[in-house]
Amino acid sequence: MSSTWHILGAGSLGSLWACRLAAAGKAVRMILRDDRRLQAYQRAGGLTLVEHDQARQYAIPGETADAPGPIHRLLVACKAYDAAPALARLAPRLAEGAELVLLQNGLGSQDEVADQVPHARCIFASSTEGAFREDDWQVRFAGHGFNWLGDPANPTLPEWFDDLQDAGIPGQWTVDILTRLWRKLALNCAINPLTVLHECHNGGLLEHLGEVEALCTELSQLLHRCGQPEAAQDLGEEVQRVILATAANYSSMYQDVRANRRTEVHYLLGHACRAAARHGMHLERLERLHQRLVDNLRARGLPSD
Ligand code: NAD
Ligand code: KPL
Repeated sequence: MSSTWHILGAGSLGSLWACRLAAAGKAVRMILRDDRRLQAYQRAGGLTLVEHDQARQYAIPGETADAPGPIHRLLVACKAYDAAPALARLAPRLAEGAELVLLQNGLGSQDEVADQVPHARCIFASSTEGAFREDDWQVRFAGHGFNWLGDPANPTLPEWFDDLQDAGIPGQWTVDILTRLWRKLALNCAINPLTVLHECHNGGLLEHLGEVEALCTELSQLLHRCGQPEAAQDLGEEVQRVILATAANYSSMYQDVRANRRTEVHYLLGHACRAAARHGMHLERLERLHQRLVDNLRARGLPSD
């Protein structure tokens, strides 16, 4: 089986992973959206990673989804709403037993992808690393974090797992990846929408702690009903800790909205509300928050799904 890492999505996290793997001497190939983007990428000469104010360019080869040749190992590094359509295009190239690492935040997109590629193994990831695009093909590593990886259907460690350590990508294999993803989803649901509605940085929520706490209570009930009691443990306390630790930062959803970008609401608060409805739960605060957020996004001319 080929050991090449194909990376779908030359955005923030995709470029961060690609550059670190390439720096460690791993074979990496970027999959670009179309011929126009591929030509622009080739003209630029590859990806540039800026770390500690030092920029370094990596001449990683690129291709489009239509290139020939099988894919054995794929890092899916696009936004949650792009993942399944992108995989529908790539599915014919996936070798039998291909392994996919899904970097998407939230929940729901992983199952949408798995439906497109029943012949592949889907490994879910939950990342707290931070990176942002400074320019086309140039990404700044914004801060240290961690990556949890796991496969809810198969606890076996993938044979390539040491590549991450070789590349300095902090990560650990976990059999509880769904708990990690639910916990992060709950944190994001308690913080991100309110920062959009109150137009504030995370620390601004210290003036709305009653609202935050009430949401945490409902989110905890939901997590218990979804069979995720561990993800519910001390949720309110952790949310307050995160608000304090990131007080000066703007949440990722707030940043998306301010930059007029589509948000991943469908896979965060939307997923929570759909899960509650499936369980016949009426979570008034969560539903009202979702409706307010949808109205707010529509008023800004942004997609609300
Ligand atoms: P991004 O928008 O910077 O990058 C996504 C890239 O995917 C874009 O370059 C886009 O053009 C590309 N893309 C979309 N569809 C494609 C297709 N069909 N073919 C080829 N390329 C395609 O996004 P990001 O910030 O890297 O986020 C990716 C995921 O990681 C999101 O779910 C996000 O929530 C999560 N995440 C990001 C960070 C971060 O710091 N950026 C941290 C934790 C989690
Ligand atoms: O993950 C986050 C985000 O902004 O997406 C934090 C900082 C935890 C806020 O929810």
